[in-house]
Amino acid sequence: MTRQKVCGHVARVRRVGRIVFIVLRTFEGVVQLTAKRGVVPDDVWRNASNLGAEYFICVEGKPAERQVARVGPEIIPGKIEVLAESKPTPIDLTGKVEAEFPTRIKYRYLDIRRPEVKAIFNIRSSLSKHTREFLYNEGFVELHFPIIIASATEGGAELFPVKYFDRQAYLAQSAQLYKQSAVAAFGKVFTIGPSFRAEKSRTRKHLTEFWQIDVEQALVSKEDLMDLQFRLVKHVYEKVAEENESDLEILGVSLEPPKSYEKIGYEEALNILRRKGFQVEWGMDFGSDEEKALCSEFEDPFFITEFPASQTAFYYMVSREDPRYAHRIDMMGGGEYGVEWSSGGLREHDPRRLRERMREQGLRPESFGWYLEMFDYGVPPHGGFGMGVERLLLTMLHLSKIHEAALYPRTPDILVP
Ligand code: AMO
Repeated sequence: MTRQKVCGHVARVRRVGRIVFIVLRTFEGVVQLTAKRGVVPDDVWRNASNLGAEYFICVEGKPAERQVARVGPEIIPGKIEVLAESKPTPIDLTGKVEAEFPTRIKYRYLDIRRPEVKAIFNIRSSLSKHTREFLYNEGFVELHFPIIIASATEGGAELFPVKYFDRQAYLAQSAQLYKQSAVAAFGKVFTIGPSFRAEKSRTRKHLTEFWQIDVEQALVSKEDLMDLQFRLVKHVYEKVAEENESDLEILGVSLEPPKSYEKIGYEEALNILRRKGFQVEWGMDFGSDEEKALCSEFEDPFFITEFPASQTAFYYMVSREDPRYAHRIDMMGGGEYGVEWSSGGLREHDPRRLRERMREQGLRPESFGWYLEMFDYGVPPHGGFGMGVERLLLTMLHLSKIHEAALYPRTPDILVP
């Protein structure tokens, strides 16, 4: 039988009489090494007996004739080489003893070796790949926008300041203003990039650093935007279900791609909440409790359309028919794990109205110099959306909190590692 070479971390070593069983976590999966005294060379047996958890080893051997191991393919080692030793780990990586979340984060570089954590990030990788694939097929151009910027895009209070030589700069809250500028040149643009919000929110769905799938398109309608987002999410769900079967199995998630979507107006959302006993008034935005209650009413994703203008950022277009409303659309994941996945809508491209909206919201038009000037130069009507990558994963993978979807989560309390 052909000799094989496998490398990986020792997950477990168990000695039963003359046999040493080693579970090896390779980068791709799990294999079992079975070293029986008298069957494998003496030095291999000795080496096998002395291995510790998280040693990184390379093994040459042949597949066992009778594959009895339940963890994965079984190999009889002919040579074991230790490439890196390990001290006893401060957290258990076998899944037997679950460490508290702060401890897991303290040792995140070890935590991410656990198969159930790796599965989340294999799926996150698929999500990026298939989002790109979908948007490229739809004719979108992928661009990269600045992260260090000079002014607020989503309201002034949530900015992380950065010292930029002798000037004040900020970390981007979103790619909003830049994606709007690019749409006039390219027609259909997107980016997948980080956003930073200095919000002291300690909830299951807030991070201070998160990633958005930011999309913007010229000459688009609200219907087009909802349809595009639904097809994007459906494509990602379908591809993940197809290509990440073993990851989903590790996580115990059976992924059902959404079949259809519903849309409700803001007023209808208020009525649902009132029926559920919430005291809600016209003009309010929905908090976490309201959001949870709304999501539990739907199985599939749904959209809430037409929000009060006072609750929408200045760049959204206010309805010409009824200026109490703005053309903002939020996409929500349905069900128990549902949250707001995206915000988006049609944008204001009339600089005069934009200035008014900024003033209404207490912003100084002077600090949006280039952005406002841009609209004097033939920017076509356009719209788009920003979808939170971690939020989508939260719902898709039934995660207990958003932090699980970030390799190294950033919150008001977590900055290290
Ligand atoms: P918004 O601020 O609603 O809109 O953000 C868009 C989406 O990003 C995700 N998100 C977050 N995820 C984790 N932690 C946070 N603190 C957080 N804040 C937002 C959510 C949300 O729906 N420029 C607009 C988008 C647009 O109109 O194109 C924007 O940033 O999933």
